[in-house]
Amino acid sequence: MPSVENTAYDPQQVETAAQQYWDATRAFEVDETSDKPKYYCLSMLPYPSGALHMGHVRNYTIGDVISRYKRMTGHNVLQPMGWDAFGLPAENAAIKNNTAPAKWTYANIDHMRSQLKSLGYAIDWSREFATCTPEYYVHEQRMFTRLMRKGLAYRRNAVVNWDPVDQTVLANEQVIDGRGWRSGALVEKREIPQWFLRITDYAQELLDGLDELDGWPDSVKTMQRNWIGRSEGLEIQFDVRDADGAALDPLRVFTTRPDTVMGVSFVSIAGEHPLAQHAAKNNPALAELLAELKQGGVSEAELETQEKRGMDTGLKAIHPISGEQVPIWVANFVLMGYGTGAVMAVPGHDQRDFEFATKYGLPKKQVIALKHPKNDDERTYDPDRWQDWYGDKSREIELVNSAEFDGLDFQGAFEALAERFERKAQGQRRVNYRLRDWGVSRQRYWGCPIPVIYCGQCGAVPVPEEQLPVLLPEDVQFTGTGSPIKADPEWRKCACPECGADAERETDTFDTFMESSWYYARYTSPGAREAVDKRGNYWLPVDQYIGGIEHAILHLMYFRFFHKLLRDARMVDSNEPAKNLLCQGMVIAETFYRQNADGSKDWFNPADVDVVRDERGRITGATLRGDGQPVVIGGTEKMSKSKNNGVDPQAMVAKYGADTVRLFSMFAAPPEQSLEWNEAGVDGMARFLRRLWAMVQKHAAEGSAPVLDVAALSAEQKAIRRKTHETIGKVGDDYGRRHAFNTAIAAVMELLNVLAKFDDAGAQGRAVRQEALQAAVLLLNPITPHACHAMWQLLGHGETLLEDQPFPQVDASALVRDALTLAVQVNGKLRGTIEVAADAAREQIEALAQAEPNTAKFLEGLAIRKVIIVPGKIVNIVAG
Ligand code: ANZ
Ligand code: ZN
Repeated sequence: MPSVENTAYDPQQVETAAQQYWDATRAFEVDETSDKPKYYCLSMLPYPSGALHMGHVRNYTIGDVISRYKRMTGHNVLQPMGWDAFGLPAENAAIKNNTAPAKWTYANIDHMRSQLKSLGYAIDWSREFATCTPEYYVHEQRMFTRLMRKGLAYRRNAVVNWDPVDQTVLANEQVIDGRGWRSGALVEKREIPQWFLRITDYAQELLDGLDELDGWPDSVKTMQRNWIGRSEGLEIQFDVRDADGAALDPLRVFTTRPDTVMGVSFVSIAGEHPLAQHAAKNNPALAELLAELKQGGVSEAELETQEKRGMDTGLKAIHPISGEQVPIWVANFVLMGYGTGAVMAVPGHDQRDFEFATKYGLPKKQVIALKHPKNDDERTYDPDRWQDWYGDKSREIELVNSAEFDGLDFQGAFEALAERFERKAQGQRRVNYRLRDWGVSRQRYWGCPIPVIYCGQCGAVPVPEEQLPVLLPEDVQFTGTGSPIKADPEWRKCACPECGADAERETDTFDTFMESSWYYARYTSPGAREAVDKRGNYWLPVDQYIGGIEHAILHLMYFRFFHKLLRDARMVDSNEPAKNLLCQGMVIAETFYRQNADGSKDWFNPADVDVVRDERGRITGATLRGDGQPVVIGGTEKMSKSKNNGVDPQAMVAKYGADTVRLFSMFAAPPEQSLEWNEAGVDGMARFLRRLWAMVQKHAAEGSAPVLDVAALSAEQKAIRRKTHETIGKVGDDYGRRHAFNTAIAAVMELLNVLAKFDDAGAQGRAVRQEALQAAVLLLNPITPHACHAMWQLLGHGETLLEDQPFPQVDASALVRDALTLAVQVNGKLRGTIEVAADAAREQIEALAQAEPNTAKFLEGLAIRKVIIVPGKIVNIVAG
């Protein structure tokens, strides 16, 4: 315990003492027996890359501030932590350092755990786990086998990147300019069987659920909506003839624009479409094109931007209304995986069809016009410009050149055509989603083994539950050419669980998004025999989830999907996993470099650079400390290895203490915005803490403060109390409602500035100061808990857990001002000020204002027409 005599603030000593106290008293271990309302505060779990970075510190400090604040306001708070421990970097590191991925991962976890502990987070460490342990992944394997039995997990062929030299499948990020990152070999596309989860069965629910999520940022909900990509349209059937006029199987197209059906001048199909394959059989040029199309990229972005290519198949489609024959073309922008893999082409009104038709000289036809054209220009159809007016959704349109549908608007045409096609069995209404089923197979070693056995007789059989987990061997030689479990025939060999014949295990592992999709639920139920037990319903849904915006789409989609799977397995009751979501901004820092002769750049860490700043704090010059020579100032960027502008949290904690690092990360920016790391700012925070400490110290040295007697206070003492309680009100609101931690800190700073000028050493003066300092310590506790733990003791209390002290409450009576100062204006011009009692009546205020000497002078000879009083501020006398 810090003694009153020891005046200097020593962060290391204070932080060790507080952390020891929290550990010894198991202060942050929680269970479900509390009578307080529960609050589950969850930060996204880190990947154990080797060391914490500032992004982690920011994320976990935000979570910690909210957790401690919630505990102080009477909640039973769960704040857990774990490790997202499978994944590719461990394999890369294993190759580089010649260690097993497991060993590297566990060592990193140990190191990063001690780093996290040095930051003093109020974590229930008894719930910690690493997702690479069998105790964790056994549940994932069990869930998967159950999904297989329900038909929600299935196997089909899908394309992967194949490195022919390393004989391995590459992740997308391992393909650089079309070549393998290690071998430099040209990457090939290969189709291999892979496992998928049927997330598309939940597409509508995942979309509708977003409406419930009031506590999620709109930007994230929009990204999720777009990713799900719901489209309402029609599926329309076209009869097909070959070049000799013989009928083939009809073709179906999906369109969201049936109103343009009379503008169809050809039909486009994907290269993989069965009709394309059929036509290629006796058309070598077409066969060659189809083979080439297979090589190309598969991402949607690539498809959007690539040059349009295609070829006439020679087949004809019969227009379902006009009966006209239109050609069927293969087109490289048609995706086999979306809709039906076939598109009715309307080059008069669709951008891609327009480009395609222009390139190949296919006809374009106008079938849509503006209902109320403003001028001749708008009356004349120009296929180059149709989108200018058609794209504007506020303009009414009508169908033209469309026979009996002429004059209908979009909705009218949609309904009329849907009705007609349905009646004639030529089509039906259809909803499509852009969302694809989730491919969960990875051909990597360091992941959770997919629990499937292949039998020559029985096919793919889920591993029986009593045989789980399928263990991943950890003690392996990892060379980078292929996965150790794929290379090990002993590991693969097993008996078929159904017929007992010799069989083989699946050697693929799960996408690591699997582990991070349900970890939040596991935290609630440590040791449970199933993934979650009934403790899950006590803690879930998560009250506050905090993490990076880079997870706005995939992780958060899978996380929501898994919650629905858990619900449908009757493991949890709620529909959504997290009520509130906060996406913290990036941590950025200045960059410095020198350009080499070959154009490459050497980047220097800000810690090794001396800077000169102007009076506005902007950097105007920079030199490398090593040689004193200038370096180029590269501007602020997200902290990254590539720009060498990362600031090591560990070094900052060692230099300033955890509280200062925490304080700066919360003070420098609101949580959603970018935070620029600069050491001058960190220094400022350290000074502030030292000042507060000294103030507390000095106050405590004067002996214990007498009891506050509110009735006996002077005006000045009352003013201090008012400031104290105004601050309490502001900070509570900033923490609880606005998550504006920066302004909360600023408010406490302001209180201390006022307090610094208050040197009343009398009994009530000291009592008022005691109240103010106690409030400041409790208000700052969520942010700088170690220093506050010590200062609370300096203020005369025993060592205790501040999280169990109630958060300071506003005393409304302290806010009342006895006397108010009002400005007095005559015809809007300031002429003087008056002091009035806070409860003064209107007549009294008017009389005082007119009597104010300077005001009286200006009123001379004038008649008073009206007096306007802005309560607490201004009296304006209108006279003339
Ligand atoms: C005719 C038409 C006319 C279309 C027009 C658009 C504009 P969303 O909203 O994304 O669902 N389409 C359908 N299946 C496709 C596939 N497999 N690959 C590429 N494009 C495909 O888009 C639906 C529209 O995208 C459909 O409506 C179809 O073109 C095209 F003025 O049909 B449309
Ligand atoms: Zn079998």
